[in-house]
Amino acid sequence: MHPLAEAVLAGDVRMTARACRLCDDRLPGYTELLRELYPHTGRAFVLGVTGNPGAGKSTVTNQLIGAYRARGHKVAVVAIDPSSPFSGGAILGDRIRMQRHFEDPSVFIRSVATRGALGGLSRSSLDVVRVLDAWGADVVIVETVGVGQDELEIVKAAHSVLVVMAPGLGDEIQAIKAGLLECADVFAVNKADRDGADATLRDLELMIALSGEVKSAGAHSRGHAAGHLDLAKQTVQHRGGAWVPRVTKCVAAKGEGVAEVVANLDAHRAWQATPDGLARAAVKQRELLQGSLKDAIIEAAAASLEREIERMSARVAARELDPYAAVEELLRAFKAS
Ligand SMILES: Nc1nc2c(ncn2[C@@H]2O[C@H](COP(=O)(O)OP(=O)(O)OP(=O)(O)O)[C@@H](O)[C@H]2O)c(=O)[nH]1
Ligand SMILES: [Mg+2]
Repeated sequence: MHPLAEAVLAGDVRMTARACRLCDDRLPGYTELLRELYPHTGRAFVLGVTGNPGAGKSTVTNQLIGAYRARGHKVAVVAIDPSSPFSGGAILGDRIRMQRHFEDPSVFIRSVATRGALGGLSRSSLDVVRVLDAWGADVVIVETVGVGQDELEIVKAAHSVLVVMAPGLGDEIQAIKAGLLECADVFAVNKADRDGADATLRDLELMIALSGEVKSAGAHSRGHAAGHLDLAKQTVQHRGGAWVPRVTKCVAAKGEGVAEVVANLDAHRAWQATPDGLARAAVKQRELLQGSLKDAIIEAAAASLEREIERMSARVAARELDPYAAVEELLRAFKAS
């Protein structure tokens, strides 16, 4: 067995940090390590925390660490630094915000840096999540600014997704744009100590109710959107069925409303054991595997066809060849290789 694998499984924090670095930097032997760890993963609850820059994701995460630690859980946090102009230096801030937990040997906090390579960020983050799962984390929280495609991929790989919003920034519109609504399981309207939190809460509830109506093919009239939401919630609670995202307010900076957020996450986790929840998980698993396969194929093709791609793009640019024929020819060459 890989010496690092043994140490990770034994819960060694320093060696686990080294294993994370190995995966993050794709150093020799990282795949072997991950393959050895894989049979020991799948135990951790993976929670994606996303939302716009500055909405309070790290503050909420900090509170969640506290809540899960109070239950005696081992908690890991993977903070993804998008290195975007919005939140440069976010990691430093996060470190300060989570300082209270840095001394705790049952809390592991790790940041993953953005990479240029296609699928690189999501893949190395998922690898790090697996290492932390094998380390024995009961909960792995992945904090990311949900803007890029890469980050959405990470969020999709989580068991539950918490979207943190702040009032008064038109965040709800942003959420739709980024495709966040489809992957949000629980919403937290943070900074409820500021004006506009109730309006954001209502907007979100309406949006959720409307999307439920669209799915149930107009079974309820539009005027009863809120009523439909209640009905849908009851269905989930009493008869199984699809999950309806839950929304509550909180003031993460003061710890207010955090218990409700945790309760909603617990409810979503319980739903995952229902037939609908299991079916949803199977679809997600398939999508995840397809995504990894896509990345691997593109990487392999780009490497083995490097010269042909260059030659073909010059011909396409010169209008000697159309791009459709070029792709067909490249695909033929790749299959033959
Ligand atoms: N008024 C108020 N401010 C808050 C609350 N929660 C967080 N903040 C403040 O909002 C700012 C951003 O909080 P973060 O937790 O760093 O937000 P974030 O979403 O992690 O930010 P990035 O990682 O940079 O995208 C900080 O100055 C927090 O102190 C809250 O409930 N009320
Ligand atoms: Mg943050």
